[in-house]
Amino acid sequence: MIRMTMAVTALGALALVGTGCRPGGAARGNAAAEEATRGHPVTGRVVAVMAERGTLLVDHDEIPGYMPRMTMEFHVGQGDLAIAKEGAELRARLIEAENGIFRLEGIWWQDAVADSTVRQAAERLREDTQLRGRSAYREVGENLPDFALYTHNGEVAQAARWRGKQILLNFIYTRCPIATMCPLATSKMMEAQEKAREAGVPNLELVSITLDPEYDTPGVLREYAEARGIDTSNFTFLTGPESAIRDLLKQFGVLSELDGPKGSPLIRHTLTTLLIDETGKIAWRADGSNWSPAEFVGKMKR
Ligand SMILES: [Cu+2]
Repeated sequence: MIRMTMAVTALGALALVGTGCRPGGAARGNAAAEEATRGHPVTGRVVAVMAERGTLLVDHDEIPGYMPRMTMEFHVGQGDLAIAKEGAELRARLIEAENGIFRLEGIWWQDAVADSTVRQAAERLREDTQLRGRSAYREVGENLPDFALYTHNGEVAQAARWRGKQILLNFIYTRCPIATMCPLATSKMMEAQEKAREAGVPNLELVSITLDPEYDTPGVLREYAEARGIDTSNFTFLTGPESAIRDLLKQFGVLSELDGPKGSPLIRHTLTTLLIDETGKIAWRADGSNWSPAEFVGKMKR
């Protein structure tokens, strides 16, 4: 019931965003829908990271009908610039230059071992969700599902990495335009992080999984964390295959419109915050945006 209310609230707010402040709503909607898919798909390797120029020198493969293989300088986001390493392989979208330097967006770092770990975990999670069927939803007292996703540093993180830790976990997306939804959820996570530290909770890890894996690449998540001054020493943002996100949402009982228009920056969703204990069991959950960081910290072991 609470979750339904949240969905309706989000829907109302979205309608407002859609019809409110700017003219040409339909055209803007199309532009927004194209934003996550525009440009030319491209693969390549980083030749050099030119941090002071905010660019990467990339040896990119041929883009049939558009550009032969060549080494080019590309603007990238701050997060990708921070993650990029010489020799790293990537796939991205190449955006035409407006100022002489082209741009890479939607960068996914390619690594055969990491990618196969994530893919296999997503397949197991898919099977697990199907096997559980109608009881896919995990109640308080049940275990955290197994998963492997990419962190905001572009590394693989498996659920087992946090064994022996208490985890405060939620789902957000970086483009969420509703102040009382994801932006507030992230502030509360930061507040819980600080309060837990003050209270002497020794082993807390905070985890935010994206609701928007199409747009929220590791680099976008890293930029989100840095822009908010988030202490990422025990706060990790995760992204990965859409199927894995979808299965996690189902198992954690979060409603989200992943099936909405492709590339749309607006996702209708509910909010859920979970506390996982050091044995991997769901110890507590709060649905909606009215959860209290202090209450969660009160439930943590110290
Ligand atoms: Cu949101």
